[in-house]
Amino acid sequence: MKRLVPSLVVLLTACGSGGESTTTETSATETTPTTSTTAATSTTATTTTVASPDPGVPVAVSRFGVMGWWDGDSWVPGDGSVAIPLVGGEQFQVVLLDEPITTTTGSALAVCEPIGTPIVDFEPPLPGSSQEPGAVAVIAAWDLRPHGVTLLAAVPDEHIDAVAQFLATRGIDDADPNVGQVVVTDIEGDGVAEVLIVVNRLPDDLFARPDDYSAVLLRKMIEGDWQTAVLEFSEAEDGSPYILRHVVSAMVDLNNDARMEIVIDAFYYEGAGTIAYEYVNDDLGPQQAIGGGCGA
Ligand SMILES: [Ca+2]
Ligand SMILES: [Ca+2]
Repeated sequence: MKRLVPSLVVLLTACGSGGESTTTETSATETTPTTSTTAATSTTATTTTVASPDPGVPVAVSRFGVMGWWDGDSWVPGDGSVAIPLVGGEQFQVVLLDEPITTTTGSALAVCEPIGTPIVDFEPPLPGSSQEPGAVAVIAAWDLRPHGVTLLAAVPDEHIDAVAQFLATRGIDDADPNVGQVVVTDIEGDGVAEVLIVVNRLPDDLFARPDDYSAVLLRKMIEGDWQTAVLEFSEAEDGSPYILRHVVSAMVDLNNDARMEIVIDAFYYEGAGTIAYEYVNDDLGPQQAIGGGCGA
């Protein structure tokens, strides 16, 4: 049982450290508009949203803890290693897959016991029940979901073989895999949709049986061909009950570059966590940006 805690900690640590290497060429331009308020009045009429007050540091929080934020240059982990700029009473936007974006008010920082990770309570609470997709809350004035999100009930034909090939490379024999989710969205708004596919074989109680697995794949058209990136994969190991159930919870632009990050929740039998991936470019692919979690 004890080994499970480090598993989540590793998950979250990798999340924070992995994000520091991910910067985008567009990020530098996003921090400068605050100094442009003295510009000619001709520019103000077209940007009513820019005129709203800066709500502050764009902290992102999931049901399972503070994830972190973009500081204008890089991702900052929300694990408390850097002081989290929340005092309570902040207004957050709430994003959950294709649901309408709502707002909520955050509490002062609280602590997930016993592992001590920072969490925030919300009024109204963030939607999402256990093992199901749930919302991400972000302090931001920009459009957090600049591109559409569509949920499908089945894997489109052109992706079925790729799923089977992936499972085969992992030694998994599952001719008709259970499809957890299919999410179609245009991450960077280039007019070509990407497809996120969740497949799994999982017990309801999340105590792993032999051959259980969970995977999240990203299918992206690159130079005319569909390519597969493995965002998450968990499989049963001999003698261990540990396995993760993954759900895609949100597509949300956490750093105001009009490219949406991919937010995935992962559940194990006594805890849960959230990871946001930034799709950096076609060479680097998706990189872990920020994340948080709460468990025993
Ligand atoms: Ca695209
Ligand atoms: Ca983004």
